[in-house]
Amino acid sequence: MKKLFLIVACIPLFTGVRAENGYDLWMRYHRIERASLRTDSKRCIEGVTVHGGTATARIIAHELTTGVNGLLGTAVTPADRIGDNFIVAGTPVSMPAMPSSVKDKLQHTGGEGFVIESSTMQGKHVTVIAGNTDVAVLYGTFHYLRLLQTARSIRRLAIVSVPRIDIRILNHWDNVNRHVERGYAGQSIWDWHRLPGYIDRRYVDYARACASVGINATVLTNVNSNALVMTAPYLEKVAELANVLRPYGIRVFLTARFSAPIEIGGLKTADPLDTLVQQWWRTKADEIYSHVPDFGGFLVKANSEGQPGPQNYGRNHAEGANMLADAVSPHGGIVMWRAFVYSNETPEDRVKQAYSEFKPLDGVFRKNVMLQVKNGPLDFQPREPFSPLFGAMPKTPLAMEFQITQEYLGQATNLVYLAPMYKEVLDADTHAKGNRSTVASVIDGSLEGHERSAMAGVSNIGSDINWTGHLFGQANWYAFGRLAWDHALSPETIADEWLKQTFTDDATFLTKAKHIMMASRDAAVRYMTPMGLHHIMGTGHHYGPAPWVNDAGRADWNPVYYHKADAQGLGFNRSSTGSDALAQYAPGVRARFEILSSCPEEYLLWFHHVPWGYTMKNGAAMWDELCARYYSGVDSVRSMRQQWAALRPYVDEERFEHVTMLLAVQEQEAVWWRDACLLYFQTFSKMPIPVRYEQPDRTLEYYRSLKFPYAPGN
Ligand code: BDP
Repeated sequence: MKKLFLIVACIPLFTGVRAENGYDLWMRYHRIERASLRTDSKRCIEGVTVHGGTATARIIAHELTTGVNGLLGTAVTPADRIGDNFIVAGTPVSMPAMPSSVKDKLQHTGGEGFVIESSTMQGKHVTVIAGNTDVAVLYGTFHYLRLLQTARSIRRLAIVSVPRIDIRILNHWDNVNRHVERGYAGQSIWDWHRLPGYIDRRYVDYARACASVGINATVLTNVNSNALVMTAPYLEKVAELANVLRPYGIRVFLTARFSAPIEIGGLKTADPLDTLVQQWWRTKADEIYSHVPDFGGFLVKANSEGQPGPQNYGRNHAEGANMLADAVSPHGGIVMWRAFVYSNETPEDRVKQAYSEFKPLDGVFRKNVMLQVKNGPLDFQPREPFSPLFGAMPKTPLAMEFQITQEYLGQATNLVYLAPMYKEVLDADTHAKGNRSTVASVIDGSLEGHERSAMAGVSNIGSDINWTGHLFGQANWYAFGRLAWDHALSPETIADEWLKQTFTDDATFLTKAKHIMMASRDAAVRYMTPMGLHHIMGTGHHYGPAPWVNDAGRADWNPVYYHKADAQGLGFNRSSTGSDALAQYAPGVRARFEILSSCPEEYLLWFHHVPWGYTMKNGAAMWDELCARYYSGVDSVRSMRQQWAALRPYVDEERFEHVTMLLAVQEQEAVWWRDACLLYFQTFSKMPIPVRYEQPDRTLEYYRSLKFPYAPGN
């Protein structure tokens, strides 16, 4: 007894805020701080009645009561009758007494949208949470809890919410050996070895978190795929995962290795036009569906970075995709075929290759094929213009692929809130059909009237206790889900929601923390790749700067290929006098970027080779402006550190220290990026780093000598 007392007494009490490790994500359900709000909310929640007997209905009842009791400090249990000030949840079938006003609204909410309405039912004042399916009711439930968590009044509610995108899907780049490609948060959460017998509690919490933001699908395996996952023993494991995820509305997809018929099927070829190969895939699809009846389909990386594909047999991407589409179509499955391809042989500007490859195939894909396109034409760089494929393939439904894991944005040591980046792309105008044909309108299907729509996010989730390595990485998972549900939401609103649920709704805290988040992506761009620079990171692991690399396996893996620094200037000329990548965009877009003097400066070096002495809009020489931006990026991180330091009173010790230490690392890394890049580019510009700045205290040779053989995620 004495011993126990001693141990407890030794735990430092720095803030009086309960220590947390981040595992609970944004679903902590801690008691609402403001007593008045709590009392007010309690009056509206005297009981909970959830209609329906399905697994999803049980989850709703559990989540709702746990959430409400945690937030309000009550002890409500699910009831089977209704009373005044009850929350009643159900579908028109499970809850026939639903008010007609709610029923009417459900005519327009499809299978996933929900209605939350303060109303009267059987003579009682109630709050109705309704949807046409149990999963829709679950989404409504999470939304209702979010209102409570974000300190909103729940007194008079009239909410109708319908997702703008159908398939809101995470792409796990997780290997069956649990290594996560480009993962910075530990191992894969999928414990393949212990499946199917052992169901880790994490699977349930993963499903809860995804469902809470409307994510309804997941690709379990890496795009650089292993055919093993399609063998019988692994399909049993996949089936168990699907069973856990299903009641949360999450459908499972797998990556299909194109050469699987050879590797696990014993065939001599994987030629998509070979009838034996076609038959093999049909049988394989039947087998998968016998394990997972609601299997979503395949995600495929083919003929890209060494992966096998139809071109190995002289066939094109559509022939490959259509063969797989035919195999899953009897079961209602789809194929998400990735457009991230660039050829080994073609010397063409790499950013042009996906368009050249796929644009001619518009209209040739089966109805159940979607083309999954990365947000930019290159590869998830801190800032890229949108991919020219958006708006260029009207007959093909295009899915957006965002990266949530921060492969090129500081990995898990940097706080970089990605919603502003996602939004920048979604709001970009493709000019495909006159003005305001945004990328968002292409991918939500509204521009061309496509039935199917999808947004994919490459997951940042791993086995770390806080799921994402950096606590603020959770905000990117959250933001991805929220934007996939409703791309009209602003990054500020999403940050505000996430912060309130993850920390506190204290106004001072929110203002400062939101400021840190909102400034973070632009800061990262400035200390890594300002003014349109791209692909100048370390080879292989992609950790830190290495603009000097010129000996990678192929020309377009080399940073020098992209920045083209020489005695004259810096940047890649993609105008009509250069690679003419701009020709792939609609005239309105092209006009915006084509002329050096009017090109927005954040894309300058992406589209132009610019003389070192070129006069920027503010009158500075290009070299001086480059220095200014690199230095201001570091300054921003310093200011983020200071702002965070002032937030100590609002955050528990454990999470506060976690973020504090990582921000210190981020500052060091920002200085590293700045100094290494400027010292290197200076060997071409031959111009000084203006004396008003702190001068690099290391040499270029030092930076060039750094090696990271065990950097994670590689
Ligand atoms: C690159 C990653 C690589 C992925 C590839 C892809 O470095 O690990 O396999 O993207 O998206 O950015 O296929």
